[in-house]
Amino acid sequence: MAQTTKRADFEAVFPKLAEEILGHAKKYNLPDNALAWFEKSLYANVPGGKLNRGLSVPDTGLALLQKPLTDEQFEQLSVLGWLTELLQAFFLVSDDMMDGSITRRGQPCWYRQDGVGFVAINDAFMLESAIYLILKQRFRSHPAYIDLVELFHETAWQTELGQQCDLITAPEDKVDLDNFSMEKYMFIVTYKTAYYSFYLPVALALIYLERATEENLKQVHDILIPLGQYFQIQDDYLDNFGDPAVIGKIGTDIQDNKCSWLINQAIQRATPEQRAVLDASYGRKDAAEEAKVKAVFNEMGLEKVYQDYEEKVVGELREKIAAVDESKGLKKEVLEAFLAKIYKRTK
Ligand code: GPP
Ligand code: MG
Ligand code: MG
Ligand code: MG
Repeated sequence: MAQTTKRADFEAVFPKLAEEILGHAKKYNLPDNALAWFEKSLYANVPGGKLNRGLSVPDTGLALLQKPLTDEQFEQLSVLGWLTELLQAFFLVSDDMMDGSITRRGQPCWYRQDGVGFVAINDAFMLESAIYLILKQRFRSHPAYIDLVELFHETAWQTELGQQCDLITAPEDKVDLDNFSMEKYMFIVTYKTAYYSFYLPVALALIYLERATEENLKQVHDILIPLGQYFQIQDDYLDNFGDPAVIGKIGTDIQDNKCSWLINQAIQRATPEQRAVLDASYGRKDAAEEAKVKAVFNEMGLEKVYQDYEEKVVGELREKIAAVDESKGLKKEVLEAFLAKIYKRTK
């Protein structure tokens, strides 16, 4: 990409936005201790990640216009970027409770921080509500205001569909590996991750700049959804093979009985003996059982299976991007930059 957004410039927008969000709470005479709690939740859960999703919004804007953004365009695209990070914060606070996770971004998950507990459920709701407060405040008079609102609503809905399927395919009290399949897996990852992580930021930039058409939205959809599937497959791979000190979270997929990419690959390759170990040890809340599953994954060489998959899928994605018709408004470089950001990622 000719030009990309400076992380520090993007980060500088957040405190202003947080002030605006807190201003909405103040209007309702929220007591001081409640206001301080909300502020703490905002700062603990929204900034501090990789910011890939948020930065994608101004980056897409830059690539679409092929010239520097005006101050107003930069500000508004960055605000939309932060709204994608607010949506992500809402999901992560909730997801960590549902998955019983321990750490996130190198810190204890929000619900595990001192005195938080189940209050985190309401904190998550407030992070989501903040999206619509800011959309109204900042974009009420934008010609495509309703498209922006509807896109956030639809994206949340899609993510919830994926999350529901993720959760009910992973019952805590009944492990049955026959319930897993690659078809179910692809549904889960498409909805729980690909839409909000990849399609949303690009669609927001197209809509804000009034460049969105049915045709170019479909064009980016058809590349960004497979890219998002690949991203979640990486997440599943890193859950087991990544370094917790680098990814900032401790893997839970085996103990959580998740229909993950690795277990689906393992099922396809297992000898009867290996299958017996997986049946007996997968999805058990016990580190010793988890270790037995990890040993089978290693025995099968799943790390190499993943690396081969990665090369293959990245080759296919590059071909798809090369075939993009740029006359519809979207430059190949935006898509290539997204792919380059995640290829062989370790966090
Ligand atoms: C990633 O799954 C998906 C989400 C974080 C979406 C959650 C959706 C909700 C509606 C709450 P994951 O559990 O593999 O992510 P991680 O590995 O980061 O915990
Ligand atoms: Mg999780
Ligand atoms: Mg999850
Ligand atoms: Mg995961």
